[in-house]
Amino acid sequence: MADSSSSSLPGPLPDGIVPPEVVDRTEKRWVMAMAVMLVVMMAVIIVTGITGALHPSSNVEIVDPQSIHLRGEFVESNLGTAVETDGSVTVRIVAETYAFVPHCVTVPAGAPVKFRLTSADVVHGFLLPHTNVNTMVVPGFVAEVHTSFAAPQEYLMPCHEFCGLGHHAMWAHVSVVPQERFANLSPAERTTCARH
Ligand SMILES: [Cu+2]
Repeated sequence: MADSSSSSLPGPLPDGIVPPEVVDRTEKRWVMAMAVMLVVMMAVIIVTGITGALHPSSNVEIVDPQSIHLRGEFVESNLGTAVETDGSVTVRIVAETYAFVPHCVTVPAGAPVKFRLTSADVVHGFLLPHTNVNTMVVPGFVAEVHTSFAAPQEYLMPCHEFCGLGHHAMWAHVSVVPQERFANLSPAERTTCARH
């Protein structure tokens, strides 16, 4: 006991008690480490904010959630899969408690696909497992996600933001089919779950 008191870094005392000076020194180091982490995180937020790199998970585009069913690109007749002149595909979906409209869309494999979503009421989420598609769908904003699918596949699409009592039942499908099959589908068939 007497000979260890002169050491600069004594270990735990024989009864397991850590000397107070060691506790003080360790706590100060942790406080410094926390302070450095905070400064770094704040710097990242400030720099990305100033340079415009900090934004919601989609592009920032505003819509009026109270009139999306009356006018604009999210009227019912314009929802679903649309083929663009450059061969890419745009899918427009409205999320609302407790459904995605339309609840099934068909897209071609191997082509650029752009999902554009908005919410008619509360915050919902849009996720295609094992892809880069994962975004919040916030009322008042358009969420846009770009992707492409390498091979035909069926995706179950869960709402992953809790939106109310029926949230657990809020599912939809994205059906990825071969290019040739997609080309033979009518516009209506690309926007339903009808077997084709
Ligand atoms: Cu939900």
